[in-house]
Amino acid sequence: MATKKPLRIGLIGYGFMGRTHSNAFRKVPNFFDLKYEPQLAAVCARNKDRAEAFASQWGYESVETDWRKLIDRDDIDVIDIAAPNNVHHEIAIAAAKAGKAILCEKPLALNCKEGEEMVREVEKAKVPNMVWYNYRRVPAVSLAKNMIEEGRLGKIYHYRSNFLQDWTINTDLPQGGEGLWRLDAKVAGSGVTGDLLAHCIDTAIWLNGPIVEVSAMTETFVKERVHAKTGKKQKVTIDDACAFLARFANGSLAIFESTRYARGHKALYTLEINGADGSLAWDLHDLHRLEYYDYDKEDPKTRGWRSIHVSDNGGEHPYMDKWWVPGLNIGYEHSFINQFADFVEGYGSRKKRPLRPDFRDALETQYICEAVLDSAKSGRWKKVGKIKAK
Ligand code: SOE
Repeated sequence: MATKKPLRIGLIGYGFMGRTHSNAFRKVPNFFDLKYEPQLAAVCARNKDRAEAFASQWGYESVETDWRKLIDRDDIDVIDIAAPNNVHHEIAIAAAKAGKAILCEKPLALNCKEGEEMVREVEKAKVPNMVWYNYRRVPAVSLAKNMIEEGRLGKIYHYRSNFLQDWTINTDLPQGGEGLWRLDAKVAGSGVTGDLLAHCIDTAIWLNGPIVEVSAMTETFVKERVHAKTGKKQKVTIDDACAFLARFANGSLAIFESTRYARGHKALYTLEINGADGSLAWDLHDLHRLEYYDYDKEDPKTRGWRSIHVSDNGGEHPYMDKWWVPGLNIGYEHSFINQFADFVEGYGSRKKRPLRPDFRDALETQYICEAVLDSAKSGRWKKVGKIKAK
């Protein structure tokens, strides 16, 4: 076996996403045969003791407590931003200027202005860049993409998608601080729109093309929460729930809904797409299954919805040749592993935009989120803004 070139990674942030990414960095070489060998060079976080504990648990070689020092290091090729949303912009721009490849957690930024600057800088510096919209890499979702590209659904009429959770119903839950920064608009940018609907939107525009206009409503059910930093009750300014209608450029109509107040639902991400010749449906709780209704080719006598267990490994089902044997499941973590494998595969490629979704794709999602929030505020339909960075 030829020797592989090292790909040295510096991770910033060690929360939930720091773990999903680290797991991907470790597992990729065991399952994918790639030109580069990922190496866990450093983890960076302000709390040294906790960073050291994380480094020892996941096998990072070293620890930094200042992300600027990490970016200055000559032995780091890739900066992975798994820190809260309010620092993505500053870190990504510094990393691009230092010529590092960048992986960034979703959403790209707090707003489109920041996102525009990030796209400009990574494209000016020509550094590889990718955003962790991991659900594209669930094999059943990738198969849906292949089937739509093959034209199996015909003309598309409808798209509908939900992301439902229930973890913030408790009114005593504070806002801000570790784990709960998603409730603090200054750190998160928005609530369910940027956190959950951004996933639905990313998958939707990947499967069905651009969204051109939206009409939305949002609600903040719990108006005040104690802030973890001040210890005082403060106004909550994130959207706890959001529902919106949308029109795609191809003429199809969509309905999206997300909330953290759907009692009983923990992470119910669903999508359905209906075309003249067929329909597809998928649900994160049963992520191997792709439901398919084929109107076009099936015998009318026996035509009906069928459930494809996306686990064949002879090349029929995306990514599954890298895993076990047909019929055996993979899960949530594998969407990150599959995505990181694609990142390593495309790293150094001379092709135009080899790593998708890249910052530019994520900015498109950011524009849709911004239009959704503006529409909810104004109570009017809102056209989706166009990316300015050329
Ligand atoms: C929020 O609870 C969250 O962890 C999101 O931040 C992730 O992006 C989503 O995949 C699961 O839910």
